[in-house]
Amino acid sequence: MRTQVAIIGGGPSGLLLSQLLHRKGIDTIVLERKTRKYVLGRIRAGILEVGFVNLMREAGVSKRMDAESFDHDGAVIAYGNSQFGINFKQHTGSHVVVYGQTEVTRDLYDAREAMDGKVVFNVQDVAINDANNNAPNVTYRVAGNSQRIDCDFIVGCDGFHGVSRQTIPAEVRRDYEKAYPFGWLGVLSETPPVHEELIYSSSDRGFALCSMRNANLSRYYVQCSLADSPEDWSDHRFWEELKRRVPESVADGLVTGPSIEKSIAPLRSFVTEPMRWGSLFLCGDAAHIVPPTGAKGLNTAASDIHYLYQGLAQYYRDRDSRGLDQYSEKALARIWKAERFSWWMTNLLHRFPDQSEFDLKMQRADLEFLRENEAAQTVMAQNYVGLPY
Ligand code: RFL
Ligand code: PHB
Repeated sequence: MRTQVAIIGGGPSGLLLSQLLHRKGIDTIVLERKTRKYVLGRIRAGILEVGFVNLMREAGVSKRMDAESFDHDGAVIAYGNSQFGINFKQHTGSHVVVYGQTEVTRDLYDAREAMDGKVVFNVQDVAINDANNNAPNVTYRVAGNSQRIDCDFIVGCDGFHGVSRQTIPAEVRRDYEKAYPFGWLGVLSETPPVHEELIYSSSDRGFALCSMRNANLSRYYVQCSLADSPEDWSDHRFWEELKRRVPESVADGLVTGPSIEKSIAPLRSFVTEPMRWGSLFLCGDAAHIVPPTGAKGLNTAASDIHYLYQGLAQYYRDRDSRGLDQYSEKALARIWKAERFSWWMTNLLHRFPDQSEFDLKMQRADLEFLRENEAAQTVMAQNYVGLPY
């Protein structure tokens, strides 16, 4: 088989790139290790930057999103019984969009299907070959048969645990990593959200987040131990803990109900450099991870896709490889800033096991400064709505 761009990973990054390239007449094949149902069963991001939304529009897949998503002009920061709002609109003129990653991915799968896009599910043993010479190809097995795709370029969109990053030799690659000593326990419930905006809450018992998908679907998180498993957390225990971590006025308004999904995610900051090796390009979680506190994971994937899409379109249109040559540098420049913001938000709002009294005072001073200082709020709002591409 032959294609122009072989894409490994059928998550949001791989599908969005495939869809954008298709509309420029560039041929792709997407290889996904799991089934469509499995990919759509993962509950992840909920907040999209306008930059991401615009890419979905450019890809021609925004119809349902434009009809069903919600714009949020601000968010609430709480600590103890205090709370204050950060008004994104006032500080930046922009907003964020509430539309779940599950829905984004479903829309992209539907669009790929409608255009007869090639997505191969249940692939095994994907291997990237000859990425650093002139005959790049990908081999894999599906339903017991060995297959090979020859191509011009290979894009690794296969997430943090994929094969693409590992293909770049250790002497070329440099990984930067910080693991946090806690996770997030997330619960999805068919209940009305406790507040119209997201609430990021710091408490003596640890962090909590009140988020949502729509008027009758709420998403809540509590910081938890890495040793915990979802089975340790009955719904009752979860709701009681959440109530203790948000201001009383919020707890009083919380509508609880049975969870329809419950999962734990570890928190990590990670970046690999460079994001290109020969004909292989890395995008999204395959190249970088942020702790979810800044809602940046999917949004950093989107800026990678933007730069790579522009670079590939320029290459196929004009045989000009400048965009591709600048890809890694451009993508990383934006990613490191999102890494910084996500790290800062995580440090600001969580309880760390080794935190001293001094550290707690610093955290408190940081929160109070943010509460009182317009310039600090502007900086926070600019980062939250997303830095320019
Ligand atoms: P994905 O979504 O991990 O998709 C990678 C795909 O590649 C497949 N794959 C392979 N396929 C073929 N061969 C192999 N060898 C393969 N290995 C893996 C996998 O099956 C999978 O389908 O990466 P992608 O596309 O780069 O997308 C990244 C996003 O999923 C991620 O950054 C976000 O979910 C992060 N995130 C958030 N991002 C935001 O922008 N806003 C948020 O509000 C937000 N909240 C979150 C989040 C992530 C969370 N968790 C669970 C980590 C909240 C949470 C709790
Ligand atoms: C979510 O709704 O899943 C969500 C929202 C904001 C975050 C992280 C996750 O920072």
